[in-house]
Amino acid sequence: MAEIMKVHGSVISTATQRVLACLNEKELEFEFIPINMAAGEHKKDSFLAINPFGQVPAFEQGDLKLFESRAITQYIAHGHADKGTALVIPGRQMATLSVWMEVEAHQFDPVASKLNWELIYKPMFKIPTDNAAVEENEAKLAKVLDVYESRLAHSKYLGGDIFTLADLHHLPNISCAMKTQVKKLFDSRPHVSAWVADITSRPAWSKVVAMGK
Ligand SMILES: N[C@@H](CCC(=O)N[C@@H](CS)C(=O)NCC(=O)O)C(=O)O
Repeated sequence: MAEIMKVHGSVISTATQRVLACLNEKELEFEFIPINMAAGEHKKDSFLAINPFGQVPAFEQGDLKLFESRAITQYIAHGHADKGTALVIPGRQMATLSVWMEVEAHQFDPVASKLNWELIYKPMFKIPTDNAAVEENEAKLAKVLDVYESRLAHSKYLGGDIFTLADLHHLPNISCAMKTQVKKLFDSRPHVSAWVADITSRPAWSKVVAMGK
């Protein structure tokens, strides 16, 4: 029998949520080990032994230790092809899916994370928002979403015809952004808006949202 998968993380961490969404889509059992970030548990030796960068999430299965949420989701999806939602596509179409996973990591995430930091997390920690940074990153995100609007006009999902990791990786940052003024950038683009409504209403994602309440 396969060893139990363990996720060390925080339910308010977007990177942790990415891994939890993947496990739920795959309908897999796992153990969630909450890390108290306010108490600095992610900087303690026991955690650094799994992720030397001191960031959540970290993942263990037997003697396999992983970090980086997108690497963890790919390990889970490729290793459980027969379970739950496919999330990856074998063969040639995997290349297109990989392109959009890279787009999420390098074009979307840096600006969306910065906006969520300024508009959600800073107010949560009582740190003043940098309005100039918000304006600058809203302009950057608008340009990224213009590309998404063209892509989604021709393809139901980013990686192709089915929901995959390329879409799933966006869920945590999009869900945060939809609670802020940045929502207007998604709502004003019809194909992006329909895609957001579709992917955020997935039961696997609702389970992650419920964990944070
Ligand atoms: N690229 C990493 C990012 C991980 C990350 O930034 N985690 C945040 C929480 S969402 C964290 O641990 N921040 C605390 C810190 O950097 O000290 C991943 O996708 O796993």
